[in-house]
Amino acid sequence: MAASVTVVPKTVQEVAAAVEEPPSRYLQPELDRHAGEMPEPIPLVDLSRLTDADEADKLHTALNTWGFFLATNHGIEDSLMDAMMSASREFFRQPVEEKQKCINMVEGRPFDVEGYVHDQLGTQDQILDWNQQLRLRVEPQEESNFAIWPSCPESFRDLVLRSIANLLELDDDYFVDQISENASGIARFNYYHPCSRPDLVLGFKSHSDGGLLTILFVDQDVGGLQVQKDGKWYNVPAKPYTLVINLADCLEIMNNGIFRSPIHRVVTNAEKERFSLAIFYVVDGETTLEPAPGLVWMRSDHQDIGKLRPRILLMGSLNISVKGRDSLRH
Ligand SMILES: O=C(O)CCC(=O)C(=O)O
Repeated sequence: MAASVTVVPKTVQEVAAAVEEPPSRYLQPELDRHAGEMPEPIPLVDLSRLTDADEADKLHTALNTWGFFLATNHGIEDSLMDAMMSASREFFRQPVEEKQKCINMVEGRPFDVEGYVHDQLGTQDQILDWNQQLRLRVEPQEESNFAIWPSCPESFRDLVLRSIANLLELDDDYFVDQISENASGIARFNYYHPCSRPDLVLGFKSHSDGGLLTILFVDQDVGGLQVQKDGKWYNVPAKPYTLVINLADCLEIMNNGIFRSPIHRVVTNAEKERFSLAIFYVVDGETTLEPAPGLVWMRSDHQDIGKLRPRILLMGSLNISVKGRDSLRH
């Protein structure tokens, strides 16, 4: 008699349809999903007035305290934000077979940064996240396969980098000049299926982002994003049509850790699906980044946090298979 073959479901969508309880590969040992409310609201920064002292102060406070801020007046029309989220809904609600047509893997291995991603297999014992992703390269525009990606506001990254340089008393263009032409932007549409065991399973395990800056459109109806500070988790509030912008690891190295790249995670929800869109501005993986010289002295401990291998950080940020930025430093 032929041995019976067990078909292992691959996507979260298939797993959720096939079994009531998530399989062990999704279970986080000793997960404490509890998070407190923030002691004070995260500053809401008006991006159209970043050169004004009061907005710059708010940016400073936000980066100092949390490593991220909420941005308003960012120049992206509400209708465009709605359209991007509804395109995402449409994509993820398709049958798995349709989405598989854009899969970025051959024989279980990713072959491209772009595509539909439902599995983050790194090592055999890696705990999986309860999400599916669609990644698209959006910058440089000539390499983007996404014809309708909004070109406005085109200098988002540079506007924020210049303001941060300013706060650190560096030349306005210091960070912008450090980034080679091979820097790029990757959009990641995230989809979190409802999960029957939110007490045991994470939508995105705790991580920091590997690039320079991340711009996040979070779901306005379903919370779940949490940020860590001094070992405690806090819920990040969602404000309609407001962006969450966070510093990422490469910029943390370049600013010598004065502003940190925040550790964050996403918890799952038993009843509701959740959508988000993250745009990662990343540097060329082959450059070596190091702290701006003046910033070694700006830290009270005069510590130099060292050089960075962005290639490793960027792989980590896309595959979420690394323990965190501290393990990657020289
Ligand atoms: O879904 C979210 O709110 C956050 C997603 C995230 O952290 C990421 O894509 O790196």
